[in-house]
Amino acid sequence: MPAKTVTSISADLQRRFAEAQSVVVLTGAGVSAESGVPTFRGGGGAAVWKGMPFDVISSAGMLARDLPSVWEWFDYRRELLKDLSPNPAHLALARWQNFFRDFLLVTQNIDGLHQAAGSRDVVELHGNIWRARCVTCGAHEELRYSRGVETRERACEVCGDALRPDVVLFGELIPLAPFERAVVKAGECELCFVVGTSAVVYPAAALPEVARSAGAYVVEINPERTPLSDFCDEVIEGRAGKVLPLFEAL
Ligand code: BV8
Ligand code: ZN
Repeated sequence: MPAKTVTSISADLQRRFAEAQSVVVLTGAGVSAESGVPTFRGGGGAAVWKGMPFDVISSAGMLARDLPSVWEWFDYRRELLKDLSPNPAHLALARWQNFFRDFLLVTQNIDGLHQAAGSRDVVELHGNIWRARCVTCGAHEELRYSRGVETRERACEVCGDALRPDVVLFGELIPLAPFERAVVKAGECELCFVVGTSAVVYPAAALPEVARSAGAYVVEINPERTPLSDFCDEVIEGRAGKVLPLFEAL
C-alpha cells in the first residue's frame, strides 16, 4: 500500500515519535541544501565537474588515474563549504540525540555540518571532506586549518607517501565497522527517518529497507518523491529545515 504523502505530521507518527525509544536517522545531501551545499541530483541533472559526472570524478578509477584532479575537485568543494553553516535541519537532529534512549544519526554527507550543529557520534558512511588519509599507511590528517596550503602537495607525515581525501569513492568499499553499526541499529529501531536523500547509492540506500523489514516505521522527508517513497510508511513532502523542527513543537 503506497505510503500516504502528507505535508504535515500524522497523529500516528506524532504518537510514535513521543513514545519511541530507539530511532535511526539517515541523511543525504538534501539536509545540507538549505545551508547552501549543492546537492548531487537536485534540479533534474547530476552534478558535473569539468564535464565529468560526479560519480566519475569521485571514483576509485579516477583516484588511480589522476589523484591531483581528485584533489582539485575536493579542494573546490572544501572552498565552497568553508563559510557555510548548519541549518535548522541539522540543529533539530542535534537536539534529537537527547530525546531518545537509543538514537543513531547516519549520514552520507561528507560536509561535517551535523557535527558542526552539535551532533555527537555521527556515523559518516562516506567519510569526511575535512580529512585526508595516506594511500600507503592510512595515517589520517585534518585539513580544516590547512586551507591555505595546497593540500595535494603535502605528503604523509608518517611515511611520506601521497595523501588522498578521506572519503569513500564510487567503486570503493564502505568501511565495515560504521556500516555494520548502522545495519544493526536499523534492524533494532522502532522509527527510521530518511531525510534528504535520493536513495539510489548503495549500500547506504539499503538501511531503510533493513529497518522496514525489521518492523520499524519508516518516514521519508523530501520535497520530491524518490525510489524509496512507496516503500515508506509515511512520506512528508517538504524541506528538512522546515519539517524537522515541527517534531519538537508536538
Ligand atoms: C560499493 C563521497 C562495493 C564522495 C559518495 C548498481 C546497483 C547498485 C549499486 C551499484 C551499482 N553499480 C555500482 C554500484 C555501487 C555504487 C552505487 O550505489 N552506485 C549508484 C549510483 C547506482 N556504490 C558504490 O560504489 C559504493 N561502494 O558499492 O563498493 C563495490 C566495489 C566495486 C565495484 C562495485 C561495488 C560507494 C558509494 C559511496 C560513494 N561516495 N560520496 C563524494 O561526496 O564525492 S556517494 C554521494 O552520492 C553521497 O555521499 C550520497 O551517497 C550520494 C548522493 O546522494 P544524496 O546524498 O541522496 O544526494 P542527491 O543529490 O542524489 O539527492 C538529494 C535529495 O535531497 C533529493 O532527493 C532532493 O529531492 C532532496 N532535497 C533537496 N533539497 C532538500 C531535500 N530534502 C530535504 N530538504 C531539502 N531542503
Ligand atoms: Zn603514510
